Amino acid sequence: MKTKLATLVVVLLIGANTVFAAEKTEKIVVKGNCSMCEKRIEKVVQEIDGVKKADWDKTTKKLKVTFEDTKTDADKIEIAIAKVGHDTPNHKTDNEVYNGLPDCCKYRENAKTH
Ligand SMILES: [Cu+2]
Repeated sequence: MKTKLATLVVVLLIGANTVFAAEKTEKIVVKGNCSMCEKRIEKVVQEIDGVKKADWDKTTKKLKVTFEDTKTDADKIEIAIAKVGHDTPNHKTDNEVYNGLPDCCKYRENAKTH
């Protein structure tokens, strides 16, 4: 009997979570240059659990991302982007990762002249 009650509570909690899971859309400035950057950024963001849509614009340098806010958040998204080589307002890419980017993707001013 206790087990049944526990199961019921769990089912109710999961149900409530689904009902209240809000989709959130945020715009995050992500540094980058070209369509290769666009693919890299969108790919890594789309792989994050909870992300529904990701669209980075190479002209405005803005990433528009839609996600379930119970599963992920803007900070996690920024961390994932920084890991593949693109600076965000709160998370910067390690120099080592940055230096590994193709030349056309190097967006830092001082690094362009080498
Ligand atoms: Cu690029």
